[in-house]
Order: sequence, then structure tokens, then C-alpha cells
Amino acid sequence: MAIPPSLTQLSLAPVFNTKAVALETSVPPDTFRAWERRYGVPCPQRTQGGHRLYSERDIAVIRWLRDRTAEGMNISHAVMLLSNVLEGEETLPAANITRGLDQLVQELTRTLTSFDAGASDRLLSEAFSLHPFEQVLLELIQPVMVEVGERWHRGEINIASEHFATEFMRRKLASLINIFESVATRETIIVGCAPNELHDMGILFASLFLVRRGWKVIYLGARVPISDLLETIAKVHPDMVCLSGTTVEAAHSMQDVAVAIQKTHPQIRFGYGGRIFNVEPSLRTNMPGFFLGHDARELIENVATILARPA
Ligand code: B12
Repeated sequence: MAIPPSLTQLSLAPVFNTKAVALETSVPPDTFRAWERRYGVPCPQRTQGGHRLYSERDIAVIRWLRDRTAEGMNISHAVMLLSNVLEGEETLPAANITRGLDQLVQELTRTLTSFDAGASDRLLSEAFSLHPFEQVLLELIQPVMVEVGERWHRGEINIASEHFATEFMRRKLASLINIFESVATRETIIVGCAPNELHDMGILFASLFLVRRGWKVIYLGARVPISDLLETIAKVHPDMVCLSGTTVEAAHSMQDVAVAIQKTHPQIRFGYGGRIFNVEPSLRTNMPGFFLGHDARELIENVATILARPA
């Protein structure tokens, strides 16, 4: 999802004609003219004779929109995301643009625990504009959530600060899921947490990775009771069920769920993961179904392999 790091610093000088832009971007002129008509981007100037002249920034914008639509994103959503990113960049001091993700982890932790949604938003936009999408999730948002939560566990911040940060991130992740799910065309996967599991950021991450790769996700969130899950399976007929567990208690309750699914819906593939199965691998020994990996990136690889095999 990287936008050229210094998009706002690229030249706005109107120098390239339509043919040059088409050659440079491999996007047909009809397409980027339609984007201009409908969404106002790119934004070429006109010669006295009325011909369009594009800038370096216009070319970078067209390339970026091309890549997003090639990934399956709806063009209006791509334009919306682009304007968020640009808005963030415009307000960032140029010197900050070279910050690495580790620096952003500290900054974002600080802005979130100071209840500063605007600054947090700008930092996220900066990160998405400079770094690959999945790297921002795993190397910025995940450590920030762990750091904020650990501060609460250590009594350094109160639950209001933790809830503010978690809700802020939940809204961001949910809006990204909304963007991608409109174009999901692959198999249907139910995702949720074990019956007594409250930690749901991990499974939210997992859902975003899955929808981004085109799977249809039925997101059930935290604490999914066994009976409700079985009912949902009977209604939705998913190709797979993925559950997450963060605590030992959750891992034990998940075992009951896995056994119940095997009994009532033996054709459904069941997979699981989450923090507790990473830190205590022995918990995987008696768990029916597939361990789907240590993080959301491994999850999508494993799901692709499992669903490619006959049930
Ligand atoms: C934030 C947090 C909270 C928040 C939760 C907010 C929310 N809605 O999620 C709040 C403050 C509410 C909370 C509450 C509690 N927490 Co807490 N919490 C955390 C903390 C700090 C971070 C969790 C997090 O958001 N991580 C970010 C996400 C993105 O990472 P993740 O969950 O690990 O997910 C990644 C992978 O695990 C994997 N993954 C996750 N799910 C899945 C699923 C599949 C299928 C696959 C393949 C992969 C996968 O991919 C994800 C992305 O890469 C952890 C500490 C830690 N180091 O994890 C403690 C921690 C998990 N909490 C803990 C505890 C004890 C609790 C409480 C019981 C405390 C209490 N006394 O009340 C309560 C209640 C929890 C309950 N009933 O379930 C302990 C658990 C200890 C244990 N061994 O069981 C921890 C480890 C803290 C500690 N250091 O002791 N917590």
C-alpha cells in the first residue's frame, strides 16, 4: 500500500501530456480521465488549447490507484484512502517523513495514551504511506496495542486510556475490513474468539488479512458461545471456522468448541491460533483441527493451502 514517501513533495509542474502519462503508468487514458471526472484525481492543468498536462504527482497518484484497483479495491474506496493519506502527509512536518516503524510505535503509543485521536490518525496515515500495509499492521499497530495493554496491566494507565486506544484501533481496522470485504469473492470463513475470550484484537487482525486476500469473513468478535457458533455454522455453511485464544482458559474452552464442530459439522474445516498457542505450544497437542500459524501473515498462507485441498 506504499505511496511514494514524499508524494506531497513531488513536483506539481504541468509537464506530461496524456500519452506520456499512459506510457509511464500503463493505465489507459480513458480510465484516468474517468477518475478525474468522477473523483477529481488526478488533477491535471490545461494548456491554452485545452489539452491536459499532468505533473509528477499526478503520475504517482495514477500509479497508486492502479495498484489498489489491481489488488481488487473498489476505486472509490481507493480514492478515499488516498485522500486520507494525503491529508495526513500535508500536515506532517517534512523532517518526520523518514521515521521508521519503531519510532512510530513510541509516538503512536504516546498519542493514544494522551487521547489524541487527530495526531494518532496522522501517524497512521504516515505509516501507511511509507510502509507496506501488512508490515504496518504487524510491526506498528500490534506492538502499540500490546504496549498500551501492558501499561494497563502494570497499572501505569487506567482502563479508560486502554479502551480509548483499543476503540480507536478497532474503528480503523473495521473500516479497512469494510473497504476490502466489498470485493471478497473467495470461500466463506467464520472467525471469532473462544467462548470466554475477551481479547479480540488478534482476530480482528486475522479478519483484515483474510478479507484483504479476498476471503468472505463472517466476523463474530469476542466471547462466542458454542451454541451460537454451531447455529451460525448451520445457517451460513462456511468453508472454514477460525477461532482465536489468548489465555489458557480460552484454549481449554476452544477444545470443547472444536470437538462439538467435528461432531455436528464434520465437513467443516476448523482452524485456530492466537497468543496462547504461540507461547504454550503444548496446548496444540490435544486440540482438534489445524494450528493456523503464529500471526496473521502465516494464517493467510495456511488457510490458502488448507482450502486448496479437498474437504
Ligand atoms: C490489550 C490487552 C487487554 C485488553 C483487551 C482489549 C481487547 N478488546 O482485545 C484488556 C485490557 C480488556 C485486557 C483484559 C484482560 N487481560 Co489482557 N492483555 C492485553 C495485551 C496487553 C495485548 C493483547 C493485544 O491486543 N495484542 C495485539 C494483538 C493484535 O495481538 P495477538 O492477540 O497476539 O494476535 C496476533 C497473534 O497472536 C495471532 N493471532 C491472534 N488470533 C489468531 C487466530 C488465528 C486463527 C491465527 C492463526 C492467529 C491469531 O495473529 C495476531 C496478529 O498477528 C496482552 C499482552 C500480550 N503480550 O499480548 C494482555 C494479556 C493477554 N491479558 C492478560 C490477562 C490476564 C487479562 C485479564 C484476565 C486481566 C484481568 N485481571 O482482568 C483481562 C480479561 C481477559 C479475558 N476475559 O479474556 C494476560 C494473559 C495471561 C495468560 N497467560 O492467560 C496477558 C498476556 C497480559 C499479561 N502480561 O499477563 N487485556
